[in-house]
Amino acid sequence: MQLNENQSMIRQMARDFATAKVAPIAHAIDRDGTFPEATVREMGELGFLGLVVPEAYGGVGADITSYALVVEELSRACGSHGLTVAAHNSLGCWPIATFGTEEQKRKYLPPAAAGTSLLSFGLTEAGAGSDAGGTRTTAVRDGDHWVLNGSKMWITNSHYAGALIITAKTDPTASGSRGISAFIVETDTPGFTVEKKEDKLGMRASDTAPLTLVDVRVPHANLLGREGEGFKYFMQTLDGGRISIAALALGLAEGAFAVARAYTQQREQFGKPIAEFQAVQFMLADMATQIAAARLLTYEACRLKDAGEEYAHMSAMAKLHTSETAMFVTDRAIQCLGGYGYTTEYPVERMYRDAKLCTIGEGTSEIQRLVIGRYALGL
Ligand code: COS
Repeated sequence: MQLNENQSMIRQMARDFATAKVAPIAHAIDRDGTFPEATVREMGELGFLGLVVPEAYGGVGADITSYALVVEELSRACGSHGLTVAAHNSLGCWPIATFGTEEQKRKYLPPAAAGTSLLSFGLTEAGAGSDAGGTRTTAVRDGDHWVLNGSKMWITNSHYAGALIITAKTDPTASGSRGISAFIVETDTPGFTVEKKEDKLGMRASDTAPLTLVDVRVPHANLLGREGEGFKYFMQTLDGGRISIAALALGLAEGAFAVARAYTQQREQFGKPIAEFQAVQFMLADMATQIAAARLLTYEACRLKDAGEEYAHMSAMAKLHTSETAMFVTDRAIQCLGGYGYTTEYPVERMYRDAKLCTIGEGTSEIQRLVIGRYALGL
């Protein structure tokens, strides 16, 4: 892919940062499940937390391609860093920048872009996962406020967020996906609790927690967009978010491939490097081919979004193919490394665990197939 000067510069900046600051801590933060506050602060200073925020609100105003390049480069070193940046930009900043009022943008975007206050997105509930319209959290109007009650789960960045976008049913008589609205809820609002961090298989340094809302009073001014239109807003938000999960998975696959490639060239068995055996070469060939296809899909989705063209089907294809590729490549990378790949001495086992999230978060592989199937059939 031909990058322009800005895109090349941003990619180099992200690559240098990932190599110097992220790679050295990736193992320890995964082992301990520690959110990397110091590097997140530095990413704020570098502009990585304001990539999709317009310059007028303190952001970088980068195109989606540049944003994906940053997520990809960070994820080559550490999936948790990639996920933290992706969730904050795509699920927190983007909906406010796109659907927010001038007042909301001025209030929430500058600290988010600077990284002093992360943003987060509270959509999923115990009964509303793939069926995102099954939202049970309610919001009832009370004068110039809304009163929210309910609970959310699997919410990324929530312990470090200054505000979250919370979806809630505002019209109990409306069926399915209708009658849902979105609110910007500040995390210090009475009645709002971020519960204990989840202990996860992978992405262990990314912050994931359930939320509880008990009579949380939110000013009407914090309604995001129009009342009752929440489902469409978060469907659009996820269309964009899926590009960044594709970029994340791409980075993980590339990172694992690089380790496998280097290892097989130096590991000797039967008197020669194992990369000289065709069985190993074929594994590397399959990995490289899947990665190349994943990269083309991911950057085609970016190109369509940057060009203002319809891109939802392409972001679903990119996410589906790239996350499945990340599973394939990280699995093959472990195979190339044999016993070493199965230990924490090498990062491929961490990448394998991190990659699994990409087939689940922001819509499972099955949901992507559903979106692509509807597109293919013109439904
Ligand atoms: N952009 C804009 N509008 C959209 C849309 C999109 N991508 N997808 C659907 N809509 C609109 C439809 O046009 C429809 O509008 P009308 O009511 O005016 O006709 C409305 O939203 C309902 O759409 P639909 O009937 O297709 O909704 P479904 O309940 O069938 O759900 C799926 C569709 C399954 C695709 C959706 O629920 C989904 O993506 N689920 C996965 C959610 C997810 O990714 N969760 C993980 C979150 S991790 S942050």
